[in-house]
Amino acid sequence: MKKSALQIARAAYCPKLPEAIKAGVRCVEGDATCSVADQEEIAQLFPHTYGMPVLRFEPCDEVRHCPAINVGVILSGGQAPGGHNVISGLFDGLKTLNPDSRLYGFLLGPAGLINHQYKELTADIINEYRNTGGFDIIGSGRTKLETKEQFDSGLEILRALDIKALVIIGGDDSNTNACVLAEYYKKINAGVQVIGCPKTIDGDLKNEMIETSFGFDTACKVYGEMIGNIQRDCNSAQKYWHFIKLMGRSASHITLECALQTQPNICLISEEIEREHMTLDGVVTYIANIVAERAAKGLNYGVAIIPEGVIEFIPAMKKLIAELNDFLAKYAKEFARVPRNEQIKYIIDHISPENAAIYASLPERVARQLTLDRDPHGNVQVSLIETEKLLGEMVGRKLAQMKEAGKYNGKFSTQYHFFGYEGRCATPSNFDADYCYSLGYTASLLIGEGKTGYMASVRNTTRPAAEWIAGGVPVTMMMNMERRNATMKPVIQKALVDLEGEPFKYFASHRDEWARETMYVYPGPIQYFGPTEVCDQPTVTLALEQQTHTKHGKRLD
Ligand code: FBP
Repeated sequence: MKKSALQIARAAYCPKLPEAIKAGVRCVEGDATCSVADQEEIAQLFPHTYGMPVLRFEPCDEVRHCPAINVGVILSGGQAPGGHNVISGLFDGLKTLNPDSRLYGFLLGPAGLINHQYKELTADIINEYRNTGGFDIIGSGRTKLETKEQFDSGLEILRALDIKALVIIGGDDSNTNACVLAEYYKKINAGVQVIGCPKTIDGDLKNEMIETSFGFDTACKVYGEMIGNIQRDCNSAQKYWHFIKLMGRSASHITLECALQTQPNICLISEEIEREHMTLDGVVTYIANIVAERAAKGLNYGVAIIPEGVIEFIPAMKKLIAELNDFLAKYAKEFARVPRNEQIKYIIDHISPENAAIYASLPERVARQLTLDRDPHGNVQVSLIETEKLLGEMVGRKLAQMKEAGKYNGKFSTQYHFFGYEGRCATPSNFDADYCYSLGYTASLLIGEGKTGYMASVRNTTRPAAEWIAGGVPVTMMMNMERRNATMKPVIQKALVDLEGEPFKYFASHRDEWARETMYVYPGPIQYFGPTEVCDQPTVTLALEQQTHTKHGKRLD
């Protein structure tokens, strides 16, 4: 297959490993752990995997060799840059433990395990994918691995292939299910270990022990580059307001990181909108006032970045969406018979007056999206709602009113963008290439130690890779009880943007200045070769969280 010059050069890149796990290691156990909340319930639900200690690998003189072991690997959920390096790190680690060990990849996500679709990952295959983006080595999928029937079906193929350990690379839900599977296999003495790895560009699988999920770094750097390019265009032409929606599902980590990288004029953070109980009109007014303030200085242009889940965090919209979900689930047949040109009026006439008023105020296209685009569970798929257009159009209307009242005298022309898929399969940055390889290698060490119900953890990540700390965290330690589909379930606690955290506080203390002035920063494309301060920097979020970020964006070390 034809390869680009970068692909060829990048294939030779040797990901950096923590010094501590480069040769012989010993596994050091910390104290017993407990879950972040709901300790009693979680302990009861996970009698075999609850309370295990945090693990840390330290160097030791003796290089351990284990018996050969067959291992399976699954990529679960949305793509994230670096997945191939997790698999190559796992492969290399297993071969170091014993060259006769074998690795099998289950195809297209958890469905591959359930339906017995797999392929052996040999050195030739692994070498083709080192340091590349994407999940195409075995594919990924969103099938949820959660029922006993699925677990038992999986066990059949694991036994047939003599697989003794399974690595599940996924987000919070996939790792929750990995832990349920670990518990089940331990309970029935299946002899199969289950290890998780933290993946998602959304950045919402993180806590004290998991500093970041892989893929967040590269995806944000790709979006940062694109936003920077748009800002430069915007500043050159000086005639458009660009509204840019960014992926990230419910959490605003991606949007916040991109704001920290690029200093746009406006950046919405869903978690803050919810805390402040902002209305849709409040959000629109906030944006319109900034547009008007800039226009008063002759600046009829700007850039606004918006998290994709924002609509769900505006309390009134949340209520409207909830009522629409129930209403359309109940009256789906009747609604399907209503002629298209009467559908909006039909909804307005049948929902509560409070929600009807909000619904009626929405641009027609968005009102339709709220009623038509539903997922298999009957929920509105918020990522399909063109929030950037909704806000842009509503700001346009608000500015027209302000103009009539003599409070605004400018021009408002818009351009709309949605960045998501553009970044999910990018060639991993050095950070993600190294971090992912280290996670995969660490997973092999956890397997070698006979562990199950653990997530591979690599910490101290704002320091050079040689100083990173590798180990394992019991998945139950990250769990709490949450309502899912009307029942309380044990799940890994999702990390939304912490409004008391340094990244948000830094942003909040600078945003007014960024709004008034034009202080754009242009990050440029990810650099794979060159000086370490250009190529190896972690995200600003991570640097601020770990206090290695200074005013000038330089590390303190
Ligand atoms: P994961 O949480 O599975 O990693 O997926 C992240 C994500 O990219 C979200 O940001 C986005 O909302 C969603 O996947 C899109 O899903 P799909 O790939 O099914 O369109």
